[in-house]
Amino acid sequence: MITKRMEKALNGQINKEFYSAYLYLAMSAYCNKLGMPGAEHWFRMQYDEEVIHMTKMFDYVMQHGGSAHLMQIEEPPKEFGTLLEVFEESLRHEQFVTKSINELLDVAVEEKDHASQVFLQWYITEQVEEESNVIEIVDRLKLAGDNGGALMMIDDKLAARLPPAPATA
Ligand code: OFO
Repeated sequence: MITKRMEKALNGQINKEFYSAYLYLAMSAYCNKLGMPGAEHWFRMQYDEEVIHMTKMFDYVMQHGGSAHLMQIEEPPKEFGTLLEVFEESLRHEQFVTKSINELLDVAVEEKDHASQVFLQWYITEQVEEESNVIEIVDRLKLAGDNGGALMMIDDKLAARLPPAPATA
């Protein structure tokens, strides 16, 4: 059974994961406008991944005797600048989420909630991967600069992103 404080903190994170999904769907739509179908697809896959993050936490709260509270989701921006700026914004967002997951683990430790500590390890590992994936893309986009051919090659590579594997409980 999770404590009320843990329940509140997890519900806050569920909302952030929902916002992440919303943000990446907005970025996908923006990349469509930019004429970058690979990036559009990449962010669509990232949206799917965030839905998995959200659902996994939503299920956990209820499986452990808590109540899932769905709160209002903030509206994401509509404009993100260049393709490099879209991915830089994505990296900033992931760094924000990493900080939030770390704070959540701090709450689990303070509450002596061992089950939540184990559960949150999955998110800690996931965030390392999320950040490193985006850093790699940002680095490539910086190297490409405004070279149209190089940007098209990066976009083709982004188009090859596979759908996320479903999360296991
Ligand atoms: Fe849920 O990891 Fe990205 O935000």
